[in-house]
Amino acid sequence: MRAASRSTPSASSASHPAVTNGTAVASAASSSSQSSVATSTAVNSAASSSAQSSAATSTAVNSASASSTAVESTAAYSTTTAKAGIETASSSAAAASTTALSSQTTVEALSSASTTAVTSVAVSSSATTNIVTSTPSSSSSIVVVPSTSTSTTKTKAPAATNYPRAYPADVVDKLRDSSLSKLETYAASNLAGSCTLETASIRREWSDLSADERIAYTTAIRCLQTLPSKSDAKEVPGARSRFDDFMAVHMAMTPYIHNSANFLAWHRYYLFTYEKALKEECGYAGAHPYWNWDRYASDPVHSPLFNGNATSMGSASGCNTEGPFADYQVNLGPGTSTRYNPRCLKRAVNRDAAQDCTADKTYSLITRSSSVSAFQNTMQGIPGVHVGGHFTMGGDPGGDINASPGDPAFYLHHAMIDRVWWLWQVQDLQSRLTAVAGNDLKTGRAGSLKDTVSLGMLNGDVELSSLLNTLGGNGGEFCYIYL
Ligand SMILES: [Cu+2]
Repeated sequence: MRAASRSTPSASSASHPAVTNGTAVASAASSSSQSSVATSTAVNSAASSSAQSSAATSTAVNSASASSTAVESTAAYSTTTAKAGIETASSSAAAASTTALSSQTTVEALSSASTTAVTSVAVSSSATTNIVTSTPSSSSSIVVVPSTSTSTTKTKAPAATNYPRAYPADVVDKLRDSSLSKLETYAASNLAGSCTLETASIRREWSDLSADERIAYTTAIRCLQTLPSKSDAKEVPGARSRFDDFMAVHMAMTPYIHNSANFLAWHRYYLFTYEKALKEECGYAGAHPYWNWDRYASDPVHSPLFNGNATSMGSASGCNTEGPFADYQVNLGPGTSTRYNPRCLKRAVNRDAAQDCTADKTYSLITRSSSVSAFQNTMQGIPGVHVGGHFTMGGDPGGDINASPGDPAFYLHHAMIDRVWWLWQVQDLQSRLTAVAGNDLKTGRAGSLKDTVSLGMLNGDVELSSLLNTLGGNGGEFCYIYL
């Protein structure tokens, strides 16, 4: 069992890694000239830790970690595109021995105990109650949440009370809950196929998953990281696994799928295909989770995502030595290099970048963007929630525009990007399910619903128009909503 302490990292940092690195990335993505940009940012994370006991069994661990992380981004330009590689060197991995529990997070507190069994029973909407039983090592409690959903129609969204949240609802969550009636109205007259609001899977937030559900997800990813690659060995000689196949495709397509007409749709299709691989090749039974940035923005280093627990995505700083991916090695990159380059997964999780994707900023993005053009430009702007999430992780390859999917946390971040797009669409489904703006960066022409979206060797080509609706899009294969 891990020692538990509540630590307060030094919050201040002289510079702002998201902006600094983001600027490099942005200029890399929009320029075709021969130039190079190099920025260096010192990120002081977890400079000191004052341990306060937050659990009866906890041991105060004084990490006293003067962890200085240098994040350096360099952008080298090819003829038409940018390749940004970010090297991260950490002088200390002192955070490794410290685990903090967020006092407001009951689920996390329970799941951090290795002997804890958390069983979450989600009852379908035809039932009237849900039972969530949490059994920590020395006590047990039963929470019965009455369901308000007794409808058996195919157009009724599952009630929010069917899926209790581990954190208080933020303004974006509340917008989601209050917008469900719009989805139901739409579904009543538009959903004719097999995908309905009742059959749709529900993508939930990381902390809302039980410990078992989180481990099932990370176990499936570990499986994908061991299955042999199917990439062309001449094109991607360094690929060793199916996980690497996804990384390689993103690396190859980076110039055409960011700041483009297909940015949102391409990443939706990519994430769906990844989820499908987890299910079909590795037996994952759940829906893909997402990372609600705001929940951890005040202290991402000690969050349930990056605190190093068995139920997290691993370490926050330096070489990842903890959690489910402790023995995972990154094989490709940095940048667009496809040669075999095994190295540890490094993170530079920091609080500064997380301030660019708070709930207030996300809410503003959703409610003030009246066109898809405004929405996708604001989302990808500097600062903005897209880059903000990437640089909250930072590191190698997490902070690398090309190779970032080599960090498994990439997919949780992009699920939130997809959720925010979905919620923006839900505000006006009649017009926003056909809204497209920006350019097709392969042809240089204005993007259109007729554009082809390609995932290379990962999945078949599809028309962009078929990727806009999560309820029945992609020939009926898309069938999900978000909590
Ligand atoms: Cu991307």
